[in-house]
Amino acid sequence: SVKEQTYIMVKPDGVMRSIVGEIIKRFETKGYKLVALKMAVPSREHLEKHYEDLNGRPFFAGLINYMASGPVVCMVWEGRNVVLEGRKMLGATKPSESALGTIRGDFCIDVGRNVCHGSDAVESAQKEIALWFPEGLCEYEKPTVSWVYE
Ligand code: YYY
Ligand code: MG
Repeated sequence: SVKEQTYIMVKPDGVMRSIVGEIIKRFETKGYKLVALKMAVPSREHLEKHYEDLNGRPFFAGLINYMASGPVVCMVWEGRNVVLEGRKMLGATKPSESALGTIRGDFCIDVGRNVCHGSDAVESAQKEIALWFPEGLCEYEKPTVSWVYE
């Protein structure tokens, strides 16, 4: 469905290192539709909920500290297969395994500073969108839709 949605977030290192525009640009120029965007300084409780599946992993405390260390940029992007394609655009979790040409492959080195988040499945995307955008999304028609989809 062209209405599939994913939650993409620029992490604090991405904000500090001025990669926000670059990340937005890649999703925007690919053809996806931006349906929500905001900046936030999330609480530790909020981040622990976001990463609840990773609670108990050895890197969990460091991950929460890192994610709580500054502002993040929260986005919802919409389009056909955007969850899977968005993950491809981000690249592998470990930047040393991320292909060049991906965001992580091009802009970072360390797994604990991998600049961006993207939902890993349609179901987790729905959960993450509800967690980060309880106020709802911005629905509108894009006149270029027939130039992106056949
Ligand atoms: O979805 P993704 O971000 O690619 O990876 P996850 O396995 O969900 O882990 C979330 C987050 O945790 C990852 O982006 C960096 C951090 N992390 C880590 O610091 N060290 C690891 N060995 C694995 C993950
Ligand atoms: Mg994940």
